[in-house]
Amino acid sequence: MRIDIISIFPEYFAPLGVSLIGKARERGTLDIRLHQLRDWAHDVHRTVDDTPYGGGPGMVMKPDPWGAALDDVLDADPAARPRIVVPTPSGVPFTQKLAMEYAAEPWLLFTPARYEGIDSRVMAEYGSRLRVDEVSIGDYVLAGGEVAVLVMVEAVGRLLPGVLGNARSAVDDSFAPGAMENLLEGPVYTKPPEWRGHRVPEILLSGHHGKIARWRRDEALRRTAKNRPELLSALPPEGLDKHDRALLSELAELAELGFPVGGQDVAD
Ligand code: 6GU
Repeated sequence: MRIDIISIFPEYFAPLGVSLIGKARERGTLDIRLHQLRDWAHDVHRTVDDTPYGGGPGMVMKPDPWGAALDDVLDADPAARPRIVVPTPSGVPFTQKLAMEYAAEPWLLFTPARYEGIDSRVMAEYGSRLRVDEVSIGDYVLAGGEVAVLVMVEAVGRLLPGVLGNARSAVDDSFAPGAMENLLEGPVYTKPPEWRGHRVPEILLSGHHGKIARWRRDEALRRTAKNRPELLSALPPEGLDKHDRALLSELAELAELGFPVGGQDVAD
């Protein structure tokens, strides 16, 4: 997969040289190209922002440098067309589903902005010829889109074939389609079996694969009820077995009685 990133802070993307994503780049699975937006700003100060029409606080990114940068990056490979991703807190939510969609694209182009964002005519112009998504990574405001791009590139990159050591890791993700869709993963443990007086749940040491799978599912349901109860109402009923439904009604009852759902933190 090819990924282009146009930013006034290309140095922000140094972490993409590290760990899984860094290795994927070395292997050629990921071809990430960084561009300095100011290279397309031609006044002496290499200005990329200006005051907003209509007034208001902050500055808006000028359309000209973005247009020139995008044209050059697009024209370098006229046979192909990237999907353009514009990070903005006003965008559609970035989800595992969107990450999977992006992982199937041959070419992504990210345009992280600073200030109050990019002049909207840029998105209108390229949106008439290419797929342009305005995407948010959550309900909070960052100082710029760079960190959001790091988040999205990592979420997409780990889904590419061969990037994760263990192919099942991505299959079992909390938000991946399948039996665990919209369920949070439960707690995990490794050696030693006892640490500072805390024992690993005995079932995990038992070797009973069926019982372990059931226990893990119970813990996933408990944790989801406690941390993300709104996800439970989105679970498809046909994805729940008798045992799931019994546990969920027990958890719902506890919640209605004012007990914390999830069992472990009785002190909450
Ligand atoms: Cl994509 N950008 C900025 N600046 N803030 C955000 C965001 C993006 N997503 C959530 N907050």
